Amino acid sequence: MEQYRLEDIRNLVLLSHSGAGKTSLAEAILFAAGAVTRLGKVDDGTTTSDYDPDEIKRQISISLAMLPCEWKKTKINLIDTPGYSDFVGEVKGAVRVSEGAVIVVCAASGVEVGTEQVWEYSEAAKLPRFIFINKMDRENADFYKTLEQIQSEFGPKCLPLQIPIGSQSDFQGIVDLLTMKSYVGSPAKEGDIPSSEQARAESFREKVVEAAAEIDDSLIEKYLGGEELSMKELGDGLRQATMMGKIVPVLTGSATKSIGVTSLLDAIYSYLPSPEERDVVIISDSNKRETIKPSQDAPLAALVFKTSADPYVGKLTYFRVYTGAIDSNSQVWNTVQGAAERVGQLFTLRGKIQEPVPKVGAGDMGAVAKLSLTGTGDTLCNQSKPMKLAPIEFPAPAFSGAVHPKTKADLDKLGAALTRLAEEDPTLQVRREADTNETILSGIGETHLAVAAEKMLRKFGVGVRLETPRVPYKETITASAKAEYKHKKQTGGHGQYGHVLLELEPLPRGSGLEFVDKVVGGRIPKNYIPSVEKGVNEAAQEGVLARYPVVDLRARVYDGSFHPVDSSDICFKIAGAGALKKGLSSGQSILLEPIVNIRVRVPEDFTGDIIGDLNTKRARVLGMNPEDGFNTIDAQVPLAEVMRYAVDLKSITQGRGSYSVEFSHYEEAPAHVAQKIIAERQAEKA
Ligand SMILES: Nc1nc2c(ncn2[C@@H]2O[C@H](COP(=O)(O)OP(=O)(O)O)[C@@H](O)[C@H]2O)c(=O)[nH]1
Ligand SMILES: [Mg+2]
Repeated sequence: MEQYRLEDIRNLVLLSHSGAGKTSLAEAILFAAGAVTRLGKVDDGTTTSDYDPDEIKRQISISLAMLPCEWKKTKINLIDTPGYSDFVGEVKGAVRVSEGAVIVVCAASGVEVGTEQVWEYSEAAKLPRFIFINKMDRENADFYKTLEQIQSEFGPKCLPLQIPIGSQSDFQGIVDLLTMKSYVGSPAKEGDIPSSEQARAESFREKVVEAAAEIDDSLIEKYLGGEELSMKELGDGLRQATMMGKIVPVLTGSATKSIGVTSLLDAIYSYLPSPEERDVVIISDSNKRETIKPSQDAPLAALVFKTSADPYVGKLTYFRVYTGAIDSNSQVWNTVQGAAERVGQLFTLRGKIQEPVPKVGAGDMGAVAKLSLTGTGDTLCNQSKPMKLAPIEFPAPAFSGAVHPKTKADLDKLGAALTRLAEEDPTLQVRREADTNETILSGIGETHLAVAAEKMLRKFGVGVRLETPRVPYKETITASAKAEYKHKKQTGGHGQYGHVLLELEPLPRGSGLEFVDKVVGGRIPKNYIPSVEKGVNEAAQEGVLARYPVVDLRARVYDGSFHPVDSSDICFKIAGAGALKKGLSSGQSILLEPIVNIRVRVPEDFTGDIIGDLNTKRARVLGMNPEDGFNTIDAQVPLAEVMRYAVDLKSITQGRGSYSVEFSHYEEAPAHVAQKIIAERQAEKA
């Protein structure tokens, strides 16, 4: 494939609520542009974009897919994204490397939760965008009702450049409000506007002309003077207004009937920006955000926006070049890792199809296999001119599951598989919870983790069960106590003897377990003290209330005795452990529960419901911060109450909220809570 000039590239992300038709639209675009010879269908599992077996099975997109095509000598790098909110990580990566967006809205369902969400992402990224009202052929499709809803949600700047001809089973094509021609059927036949649509077309055209003229003083003068704007003036005004976000053009059609698709391609070509028109954000040496101009004749700067793990081809790294070019079989410098990386054969990807290329230039995107140390978000550049591109901001994983391997063989492969998965998906995290001895996988939501588990089986042959993680409760004492334990046994010849006196004293929260040796006069010989400490530490792993680890106390060994022949390390370990257990029993043990800081972000209307729900969860609300129609609520809440908060939040807000949690501290569990936990642990043991 040839190298394209910056102005001859469009990097474009497709966004929507799940099921609005992005993947179908992408397929129709590829077909219209001649990049595929056969129109695939989501329902048959034959689209270029959803090639992954998990995607075919669920009939939803899970990963972003690169879908390049060429239209009017311009390379369009289309990126299809998953609409399902659990896979927001993929969406963030795709938005970061695009200059424009097409937000797909279903003509029957209208604006949905996911539509609002992707609108917000593209606002935050200041992406010039279109809205494509899709599924005009469907029952209940209603262009004007959907348009009204779009304008009331996102503002009157959402202006149609087209109106439909017919609707639902009678949907035939579109009227283009700039050319004032009709485009009917597939492939589209140009013709006159049907007389029934003439008046409506004229009135909608007027709004577009006015908005396009407003962008430029000379144009508005001409317009207000009653002069007709030329097609070129109109196009330029519209392009500029779209670029500045003053207009969001609304287009329409049907992806599965391939209607309106070539008009959409023309509009992408005409009105959405090329890489040349967007500054590149870099992080300076002093850690500030700065901008530079995109350029082909400059040292290399490329951003890695996705990494996929495949057991057969290995790691595949997707990158976007901002300046300079990257060559096959070369060496690059990874600024984030601070190391050189060998680059083998470069590819462009279309779905799963890899096409080798010698070089990927500025503005364009590509992929490379088997990089050794590069991860998502890293910058690749020349060692002589190191640069750091602004990273991708991924949401922090907040929903956790405990991963239990199904068999011994699964256990052996578990660690490696989890590492590969987390490498592939920056919104997944793996850690070992020492307190509960569980492997914890955290992600965005339930489906996200379920898909991760399926991937583990399919890609790495590791079978796992996901369960709600155990809460790492702890125990401590509230009163000082003294305890004595003598381990003495006479078994035939050689006996056993160890004797320890301990004093236990409660310490403030967060102090952990302290061991102090106060033995004087060699009542316990120095060489046995470490064994006493070992015994105390081991016994502290299981408290006397509910077998949770004991913390926040000082154990002082102050006396004891020994036997010159029968004493040994093991005997003093047993004595130390025994003394601790006795001391705990008389030290008025209590149960401690972990408290987390939770930050919930929801549209303002949900504030009352969120607070109400948090109150039932024993939370302390610390503060609220309303801004731009959203409210950020900070609270402290017992971890046990928010183990499945992703699910609760989704049902309260229909998916409009997000949250994060971080560990704060331990607190005494209220009596009724403690009783329940203790009873559960007893039942478990029985
Ligand atoms: N009638 C009709 N159905 C469509 C159209 N576009 C997509 N669909 C169907 O809507 C469903 C979801 O489409 P898909 O492309 O997977 O949506 P995505 O989740 O946004 O990628 C599939 O069953 C498609 O066949 C359309 O223009 N008309
Ligand atoms: Mg899809």
